[in-house]
Amino acid sequence: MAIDAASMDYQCANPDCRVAETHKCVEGLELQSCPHFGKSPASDNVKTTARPGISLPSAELFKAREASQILKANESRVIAIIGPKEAGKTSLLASIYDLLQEGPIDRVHFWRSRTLFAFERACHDARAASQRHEPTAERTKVGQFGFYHLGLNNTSRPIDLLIADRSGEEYRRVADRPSEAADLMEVRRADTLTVLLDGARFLDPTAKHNARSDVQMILQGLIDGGVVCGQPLALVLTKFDELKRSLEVHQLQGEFETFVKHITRLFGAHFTQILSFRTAASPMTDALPRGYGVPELLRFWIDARMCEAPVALPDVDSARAIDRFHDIRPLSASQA
Ligand SMILES: Nc1nc2c(ncn2[C@@H]2O[C@H](COP(=O)(O)OP(=O)(O)OP(=O)(O)O)[C@@H](O)[C@H]2O)c(=O)[nH]1
Ligand SMILES: [Mg+2]
Repeated sequence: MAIDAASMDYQCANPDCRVAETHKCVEGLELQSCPHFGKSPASDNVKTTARPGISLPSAELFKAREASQILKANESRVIAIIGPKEAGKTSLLASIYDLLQEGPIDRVHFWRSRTLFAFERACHDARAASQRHEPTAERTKVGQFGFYHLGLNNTSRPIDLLIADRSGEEYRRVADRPSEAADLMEVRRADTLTVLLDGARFLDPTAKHNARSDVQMILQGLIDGGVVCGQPLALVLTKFDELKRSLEVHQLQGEFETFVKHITRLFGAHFTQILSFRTAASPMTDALPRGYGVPELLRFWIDARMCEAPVALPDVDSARAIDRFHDIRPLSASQA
């Protein structure tokens, strides 16, 4: 059943839900499937986390209900980092926590985290892997899904980030079976989507072809599965240190930007914005510093917002850098 947004009464009996503000179910359900949606906060006796006794936080990854507590309390952003296995998802989020230990990133200060153990473990693995030639970072296991919590002070304004981590196999599966996208609650709930393209696979022609096709098919699966709802999209070329060592670095960068344009032409109408980034979250060489490109991505996560309508993106075919930043341009009624 299609939802008529204009006539919808965005309220929910679950006091943790911000549907009035975000138009999304805090539990990641379709609005019409949520038993509490449409009811006034006082009308339903929703069980939240109230339990007898004192419970101490585990500081491990958040599940959906713990994440919803954070969403209710403060200004917050839900971030989905998506990509095939070993694209660098966990290393990327670990590098942000790590960089913040050394000081503010672009005037953003560390404030708090309620998933400290989880962050420390991810950082330990990423630090151990960095500057080594043998990959040693721990793979995220299938089914090991959760949110990392990162409280930030963004130019004196507190903001909570909930950064989802999931195994690459589960995202890749959606490419073949879009119906399974319904299980990816973090994608539906996300304020921004970040899709990773493995830079190390760019060095070999066959691997490069497969890396690009993995990303395109995952995006297609997410769209066909109905979990993309107009979020801004970041396309990230990871492990940029590997490309930096190549004599063909400029050509490879150009190929990445061509791929971004290709994705924009194919799927632009499903996102409010598509931007490209290059990162070296956990470099294996000293070609680039640890966390290269990560501050720009953090700024995107904090500032990029969804707008009311999806946008049509220009069919750009220009080498000028400015044209690669596809600005918001709402669909006209005839296009919608
Ligand atoms: N050269 C280089 N290697 C990196 C970088 N970031 C991550 N890696 C390596 O890439 C491998 C995969 O990184 P992960 O962060 O575990 O990738 P993932 O996407 O979380 O993988 P799954 O959990 O299996 O889905 C590890 O061996 C990392 O050490 C980087 O910036 N440069
Ligand atoms: Mg991982």
